[in-house]
Order: sequence, then structure tokens, then C-alpha cells
Amino acid sequence: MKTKVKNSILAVALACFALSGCAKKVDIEAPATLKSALESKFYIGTALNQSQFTGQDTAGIRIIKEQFSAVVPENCMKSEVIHPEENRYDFTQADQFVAFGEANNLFITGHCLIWHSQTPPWFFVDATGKDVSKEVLIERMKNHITTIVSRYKGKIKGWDVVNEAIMDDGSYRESKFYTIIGEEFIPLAFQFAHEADPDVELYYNDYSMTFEGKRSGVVALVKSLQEKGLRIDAVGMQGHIGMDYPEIDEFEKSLLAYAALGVNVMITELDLTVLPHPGGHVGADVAQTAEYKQEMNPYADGLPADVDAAWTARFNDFFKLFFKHQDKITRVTLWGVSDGDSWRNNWPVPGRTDYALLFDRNHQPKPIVNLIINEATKK
Ligand code: 9MR
Repeated sequence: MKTKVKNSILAVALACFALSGCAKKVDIEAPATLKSALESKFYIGTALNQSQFTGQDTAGIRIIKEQFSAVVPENCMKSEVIHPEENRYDFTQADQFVAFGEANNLFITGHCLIWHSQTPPWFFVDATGKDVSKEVLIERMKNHITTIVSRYKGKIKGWDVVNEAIMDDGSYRESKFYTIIGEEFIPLAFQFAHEADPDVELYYNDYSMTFEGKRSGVVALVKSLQEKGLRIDAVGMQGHIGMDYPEIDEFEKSLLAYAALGVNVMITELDLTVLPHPGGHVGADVAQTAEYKQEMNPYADGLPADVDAAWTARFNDFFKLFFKHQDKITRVTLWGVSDGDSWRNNWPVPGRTDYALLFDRNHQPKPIVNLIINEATKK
């Protein structure tokens, strides 16, 4: 065995010598991975679920270690998990997630500090069940943000400070944070996060970022934070895309509009669904649900070759756009590792079979992985 390896090294060395006419150092390179191919461009990240950061999903973990350079928690840092009661934080999962990221030398971002969804009911009410005052809610928000950001200071490099606060038409979402505190809740959240860790990057993150209304709403929001002298490092475009939504030109327009503000752009929750949507609607509002019907699950037994090819081509187009604007993009994060992990299988219709990610249900890379690597490394 040893002799065989030695012989093949000798053969490579001789071939190199014969071709170049000089004796060069022979590097036997490991095959390119997403992480190595994209190293000089942007972080390539993935969202982690509990079975990954606790070590159970060994096939998923192998992919994470080989292919990705950044991680974000899919669910374990949401308020309902990490802060279930006013005087009780539960850092069990969050600590495991951060330890996994550190042990594997990954760029760790936190998701998310302030979001209308998955916030436990206690957050907004007093002992009698009535909405708390503005002052109380600001105090609770401050406690929440300060406690969490301080705990992971120096370990978590960036936070989705506020998630999904702007509607598709650019207006403010009528969340409890908004109705009780007013617009001010956003600058306050950024201020509290910055005070807790002055070195950590701070992001605004949202879906459907290509709608004209949302684009101008988010641009106005970022400008207002900047005018107040607050830190904001990046806008996160979630990137829950479909086969005919959004138009790639609109995506580019938004990307450029955000970058023009002098902040970075991050593609934070990328996946591409092939499944029909009951309302023809788009976006990623977790509150939407629809009943399961057979015809809404057309690819339960596999993806036909033509659909598969169209999926690959569309994903490839998006990556070409990301490469085109690699000077503005600092991270592209997939919302999950392999198809079986994806929330898309259950939204808005539960129990479907989708094919939204870069690795298939058997944890094998899809052809898109090599296309991305080739595009990134082509001379
Ligand atoms: O993928 C997440 C899913 O497992 C959760 O049930 C859901 C509710 O917490 O959130 C999903 O992730 C969402 C993310 O946190 C914010 N943007 C939309 C994502 C998909 O719904």
C-alpha cells in the first residue's frame, strides 16, 4: 500500500517535471470544497439544528465541517427557547451551538434578538395579562439583549438584531414591539446590542427584500439608524426564493440599494423551493399555513430530471449574481444543510418533500455544488 502511494507521488512528480521542464514542489491538493473555493469571496454558511450542534446528525456534521465556514442557529436562540420566562434564561442549546462553532473554527452569527414571532407571551404582558407599558417593554428588551449579547461576547461575531419588522409595502409591522414602543424599538435594540458588545457586527434581517415597498422601507430604516449614529454593519436578505420568484433583476436592484447605504449585504437564509405555493404567495411569513393536499406535493417520489435541471440552473444564476457583487457581499448562508433538514418541507403546507438545499436527503452534494466551486475558482 505504502509503495503504491509512493509510486503515484513519484509519477505525479515526474509528470510535473516533464511538463514544466523544471523540478517544482509537488502539492497533492485536497479536492475543492465550497469553503475553500469561496474563501477569498465571502463566508459560506449554514443554519444548524439541534441534532447537528449536539453531535447526533453525524452525516450532516461531516458536511458542515468540510464545506461551510459560517454557522447560524436555526432556532435555538429565538426568545421562546432562550428566554422562556421573565426571570429564566435557558442557554443549554445556545451554549452547545456556540461551542460547536468555536470547536470547528466557524464564523458564528446569532439569530435573532428581536422578532415578532417565537417571542414568549410573557414578554408583552403583566401579571394580569394586560399589555405592559412602553417603559416596561423597553426595560425587558434591554435585559434580554444585554444578557444574551454579553454572554457570547467575542464568540458571536454578528447578530441579527431585528428580524422582519418591515412589511412588503414598506410600512412597519404591527408587532407588539411596534404597537407598545413605536418605531423607536428598532434603534433602541441596536443601541442595547452595541452597548453589550461594542465589537460585534449588527444586522437588520428580513424576507421578500426585493419588493419595491420593502426595499424603500428598509433603506429608510437603515438611513435613520445611521443618522442617529447607531452601528449597523449589514442588511440580511433572507433569500427564501422560488422558481419564479423573485426576478433576479429585482434581487440585484435591492442588493445594490442596500449596499449603496455603505453597509454590507448578507444573503442570510438561502433556499430554493420547487414546490407550488397554495396562494401563489411568496416570502417566508412563518404564520402562514395551508392544509396538506396530494397535488401540493408533486415530487414525493423524486424530482423529474427537467425540474432538477431548472432548479440547478436557477440556483447557479443566483450564485453568479453573488459572485458579480462579491465586493458587497460578506456572507451567503444556506437555511439548512441537506434537503431533509429544510423548513420548506413543512411551510406553508406540512409534510411535503422539497429539494431546497445544496445537499440531498442522502447528504450527497448536488451538481450545483461543483458548479459553484467551478465558477468561484475559474481563472
Ligand atoms: O426554519 C425555522 C423553523 O424551523 C421554525 O419552525 C420557524 C419558527 O421559529 O422559523 C424558521 O426560520 C425562520 C427564521 O427564523 C426567520 N426567517 C424565516 C425562517 C423560515 O421560516
